[in-house]
Amino acid sequence: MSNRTFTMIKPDAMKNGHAGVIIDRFIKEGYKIVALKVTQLSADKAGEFYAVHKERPFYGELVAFMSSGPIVAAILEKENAVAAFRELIGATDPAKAAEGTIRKLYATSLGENAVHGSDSDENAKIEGDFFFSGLERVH
Ligand code: DAT
Ligand code: MG
Repeated sequence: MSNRTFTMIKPDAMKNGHAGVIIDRFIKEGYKIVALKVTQLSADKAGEFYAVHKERPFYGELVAFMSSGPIVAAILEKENAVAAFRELIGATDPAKAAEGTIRKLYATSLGENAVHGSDSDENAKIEGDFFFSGLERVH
């Protein structure tokens, strides 16, 4: 089991001024920041990141949203990071997310749900490598 996960603070949370409180929550929940940056995805790069959803009806909307403004990308470290972090962010649909979770507190809608969290150790590695070079992270 790996101890790292990858996250993004999505354009809705950035626009709504929640980036600071969300990063603060990561730290308060015991995650060590291994890599962190503000960036913006092109539509091509957003499409590549979410390629697994290419056939889904919401793919076009998802790619447009994720490339619509700045994001924060980060690699976080904690024991059992992937599963623990999915619990911290809550269900994909904020209306179904548990009280106190990041999506319950800060998400706009199902499609614009404030944060990303990797769904497996393998994807955490792939996604972290998608955004960060070796020099941009702690060893
Ligand atoms: P998660 O981000 O919880 O891993 P996912 O991988 O199933 O969820 O989907 C990726 C993103 O796509 C999700 O965060 C928001 C968007 N999305 C998922 N299902 C959707 C739907 N039914 N309608 C609109 N957007 C959706
Ligand atoms: Mg997912």
